[in-house]
Amino acid sequence: MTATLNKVSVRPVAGHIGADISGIDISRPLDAATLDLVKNALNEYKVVFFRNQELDHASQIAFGRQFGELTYAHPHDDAPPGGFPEIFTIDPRRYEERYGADFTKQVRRRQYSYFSGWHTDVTAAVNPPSGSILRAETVPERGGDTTWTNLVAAYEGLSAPVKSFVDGLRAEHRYGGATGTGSDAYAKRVNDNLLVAVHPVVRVHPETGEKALFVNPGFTSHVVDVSPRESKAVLDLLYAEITRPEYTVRFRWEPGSVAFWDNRATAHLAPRDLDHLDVERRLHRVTLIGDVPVG
Ligand code: AKG
Repeated sequence: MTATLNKVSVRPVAGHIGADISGIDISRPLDAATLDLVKNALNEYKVVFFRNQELDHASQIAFGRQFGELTYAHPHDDAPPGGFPEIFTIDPRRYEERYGADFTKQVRRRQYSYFSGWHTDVTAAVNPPSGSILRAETVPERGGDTTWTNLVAAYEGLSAPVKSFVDGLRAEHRYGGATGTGSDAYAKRVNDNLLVAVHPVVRVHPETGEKALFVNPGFTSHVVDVSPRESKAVLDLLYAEITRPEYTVRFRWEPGSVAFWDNRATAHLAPRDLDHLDVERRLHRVTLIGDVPVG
């Protein structure tokens, strides 16, 4: 049976970003109207949330494929064993075996890697993902929320002179050169898969035509064709803008929660409040292949 439109509701949850979608069982194929509703909600609210879903790896992959082709797990991480190469599992504990206890501790402390602060997924790729779908399997009793910010609202909030200044800029995004990760094996993996790309600082969204500030502290190394001093000043300004609290939404996970974000119009922040607690938190992501960003 497919999910039908008449029971579905979309409820915005914050001033600039985020909506809850209820009344859909996303473990089943969506009919055309429901698929359009989810796509339109994503274009409007940039991240949408589903609750109480009963997904496994196969049905999460099938849900994702209705929106486009999926990437393999992650450029710097394999899928967990089990034959689902598209699944990227977020759980610091699973690094222990491969990279050692020190590395796991560092991941926990968010000192390094995918979890280290505000980022848009894998923007160091020539064609960064267009979207990501993250499902919670195990979450701690307290803490562990994720926050997203609206990069379109951040661009629109700039004054006209600053908009026209940043409109023509381009920035390099880089993923690699890992040192001090607590694991030589991990450093090698990252360096062997170095990703570097130059993208417009202001990206035009291919579906909405909106402009978004497409820079993030996770991957953007510098603004090109300007001095290092100028690059730092520009990025400091833009990072302060994209992380303004008014552009954000914070999501409390429960087992069965799913967040689906538009990676062309958002950045997100993994939780920072669990670093000192030995709690279990396990989520699974599938990631949609994206286009080359256009300014
Ligand atoms: C990502 O999937 O890119 C994340 O940053 C994970 C967010 C989280 O762990 O809440």
